[in-house]
Amino acid sequence: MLMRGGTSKGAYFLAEDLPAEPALRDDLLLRIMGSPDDRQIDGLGGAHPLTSKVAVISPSADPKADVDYLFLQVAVERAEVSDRQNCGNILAGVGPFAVERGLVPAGEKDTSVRIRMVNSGDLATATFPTPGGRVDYAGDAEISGVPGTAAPVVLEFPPGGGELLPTGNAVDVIDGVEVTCVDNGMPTVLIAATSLDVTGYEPPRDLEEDVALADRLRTIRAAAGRLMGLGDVSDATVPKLTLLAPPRDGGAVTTRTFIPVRCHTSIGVLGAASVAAGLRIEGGVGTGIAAIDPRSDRVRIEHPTGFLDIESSVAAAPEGSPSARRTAVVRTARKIFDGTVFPRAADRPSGAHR
Ligand code: NQM
Repeated sequence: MLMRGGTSKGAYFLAEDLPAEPALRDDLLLRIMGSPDDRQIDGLGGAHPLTSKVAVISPSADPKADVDYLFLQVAVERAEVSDRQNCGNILAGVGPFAVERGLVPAGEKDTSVRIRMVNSGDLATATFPTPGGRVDYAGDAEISGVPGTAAPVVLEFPPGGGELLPTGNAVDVIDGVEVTCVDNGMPTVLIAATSLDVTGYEPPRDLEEDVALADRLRTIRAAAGRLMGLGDVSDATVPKLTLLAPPRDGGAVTTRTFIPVRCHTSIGVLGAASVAAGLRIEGGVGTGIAAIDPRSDRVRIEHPTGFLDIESSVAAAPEGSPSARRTAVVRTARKIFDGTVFPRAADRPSGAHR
């Protein structure tokens, strides 16, 4: 099933329909999505990391979950499939898909699906309308980066098990630049845009074309990855890098997020959860940039195509190491196509028909 999940698009599969062996599965997914090719002309992929995604769903053996969701990022220009990150946008389609495929019975009005995110081991609950026992994709919820309106999918994340501050510090200095490394579902490095000589309000394309900026970001990401315990991240899609600037449209902060080379046209859901939690870290790089209301859990994160509202609260532990409490967000999702996909055949020796 091809679905839009939030501001991403991907192919959703039942695990039983794919090879169990990861190498065989990944080879098949590359041929389904049309990678490696910068246009993904021969497959389902949309020639951007945000539209080259896969969700693999199966019933869960975990009593706390109904289904397991494995997220796979299919690279566009390289023959690579990665399970090293989660995706909160594609997550928005997982509950509806589980109901469509009969893995979870639909309620008469709404359905809540408890999802184990296999990539991180974290849990999420998705609640969406199912009037008369069928998923209804139409509704009045609007999310920036998607035209029109659709039914709301409410995603709630209980506190995760990992460290909110993976380096143990509110601020680290890398390559002479102050950063806050935070992980509230997505390893993310927060950086003041001005410390990299940009404003943070540039269009994503201008930032992607800035060669000097790309060099600095690569250096910072490599060092941050090691500090965050992620090892060598040169071929990984995490950590993400988010440039921060003061809000311009009544939100808490303006962001430009690198995922990690292309600049996001909006912001990832778990990326936003990490930014929102990171802005609440006392002494973090967001202090003095972000306008955070300490009386409200809601943080409005401005991004290149609008804003994302996220409910996020952070508790200061007695020993001073902060931890995330509740995180919740509204997304929408839509079934685009359900049918049979024909993967590109494996290559044969070329030449005879040139
Ligand atoms: O952060 C893009 C997206 C994402 C990931 C990325 C996401 C998330 O917008 O939860 O959703 O950061 O690679 O789909």
